[in-house]
Amino acid sequence: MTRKKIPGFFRYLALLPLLFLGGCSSDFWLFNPKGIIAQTELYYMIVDVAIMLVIIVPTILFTVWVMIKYRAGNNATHAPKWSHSNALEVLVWGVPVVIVVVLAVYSYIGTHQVNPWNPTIVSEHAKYSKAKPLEVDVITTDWQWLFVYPSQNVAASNELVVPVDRPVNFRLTSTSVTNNFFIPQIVGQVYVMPGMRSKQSMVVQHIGEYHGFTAALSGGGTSWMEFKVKAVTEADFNAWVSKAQQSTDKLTYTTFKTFAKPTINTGGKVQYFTDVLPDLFGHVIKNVRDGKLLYKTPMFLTENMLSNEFKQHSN
Ligand SMILES: [Cu+2]
Repeated sequence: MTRKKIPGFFRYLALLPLLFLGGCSSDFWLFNPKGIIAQTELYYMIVDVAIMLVIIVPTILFTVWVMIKYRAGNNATHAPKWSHSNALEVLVWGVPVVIVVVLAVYSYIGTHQVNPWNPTIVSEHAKYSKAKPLEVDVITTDWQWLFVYPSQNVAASNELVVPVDRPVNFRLTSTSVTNNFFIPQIVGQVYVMPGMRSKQSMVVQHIGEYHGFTAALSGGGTSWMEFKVKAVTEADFNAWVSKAQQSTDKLTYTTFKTFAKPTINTGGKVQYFTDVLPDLFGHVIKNVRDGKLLYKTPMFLTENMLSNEFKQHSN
């Protein structure tokens, strides 16, 4: 076949492999996991797709075969009295039943492995690595992230620093509306709700910087509600903690209430706090439940992003 005979559109098919090679770069986050939860989720996604292809591919091939065999002019056998075939019955009922059973078993195992309340894949890892899990409390506001490290007595806004290969256990809550804690390359999303507590755990396996955000729309500032996830060595983590401990900003309940005021994080500003109020997390949940942590969102914050008032209230 000469080059000219290939229709224009099909020539682009040659570029298709590039799309898959792209999976090696960081642009396709879900296909490029860097933590054991995201890796497990990708594994089960591939398994599920492969299992379902066991039905889809033969069905497509069979449809094509029927179309060719029974096309006009092929003189295929005409059987007007035909009404039953045991082989066909077994095929059309048996295969789906087997596939549903296999999918069910895989889903059962998989959901327990990545279940945010007790991911068995993380507890298995903790058993072998013997690294003490790091506890982090996540508090979302409109529209910022606060990460509290109770044992280290520090907190950081819009930046999550964790050691690699060490399990991290999160407790999460929100001050005003439902958000979503999502780091595509590390861990799947989990809801963060006001007055409630959710949990999540993760292990990052590769040193690097990742992208976290809320996957739920929560008003005008959602687009900027992002945070950087920095996975570092244990030594770098300790150095970061010491640096944060030198911050002059103390996290009392009063400073927290100021922090939690509606603020759009357009500048991605990172702030460190020390002297964190013990059980700030519990305080926040209680106050939200009692209706004592209410803020009015000023209209200008969601009206005009070019106004001076907007600039004053964004960091
Ligand atoms: Cu939704």
